[in-house]
Amino acid sequence: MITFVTTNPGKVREAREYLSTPVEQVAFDYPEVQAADLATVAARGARAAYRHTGGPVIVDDSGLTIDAFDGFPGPYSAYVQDTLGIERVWELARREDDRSAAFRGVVAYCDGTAFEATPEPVDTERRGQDLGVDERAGATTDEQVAETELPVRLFEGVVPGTVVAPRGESGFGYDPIFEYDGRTFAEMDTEEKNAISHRGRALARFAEWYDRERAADGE
Ligand code: ITT
Repeated sequence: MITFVTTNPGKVREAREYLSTPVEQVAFDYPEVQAADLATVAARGARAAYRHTGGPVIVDDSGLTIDAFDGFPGPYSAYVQDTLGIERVWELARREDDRSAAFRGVVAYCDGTAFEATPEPVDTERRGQDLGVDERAGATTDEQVAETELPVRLFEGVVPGTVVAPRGESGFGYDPIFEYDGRTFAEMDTEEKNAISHRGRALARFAEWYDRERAADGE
């Protein structure tokens, strides 16, 4: 059993469809650091989520990057969705000649144990390396050091596409305005979206690693 710590039921639906391990949702809104990269946000989120639940957790930090806007909204995607809304993101993007975009996501896993990270070129493995110097310096007791250095394993996924006028009813978030190969993500069912999406790709890498770790542990 893995706990997916997220307030977003859409993410959980996709993970349940993808993973063979049972997935439980805990809607804990862990504090998201304001950072320019998803990996840092996800790694810190996984540590906070593990401290909250005390068991194996995954978190997912994801976003839409629009090329004409130099990657914006990226890590600010949730904020932009809540404030502007996806219709207005489309209204802004339609003024641009280049409407290419990508969904990017990082799934971060933490279970409190010092699992051996498997070096793989597809994964960004940064055990402890995403700590700011000040965070290390601020950790004064052994316990605090251990907390801030909880190993986290990161799995990335990216899918290129195009921003279009909203179409489709499925999915969530920016799905209606993100087109891949002639259809928006909101015009696909969960299985079709998982087969190509950033989250599906990250979950595939996670599942492969997780199953291998379990097999090595004899579980
Ligand atoms: P949690 O942080 O609680 O997991 P959240 O929805 O706030 O939930 P993020 O902080 O990662 O998640 O923000 C991601 C934003 O990008 C949010 O606006 C999502 O709707 C959007 N997003 C992420 N993956 C998406 C997908 O597969 N399809 C459409 N929109 C997506």
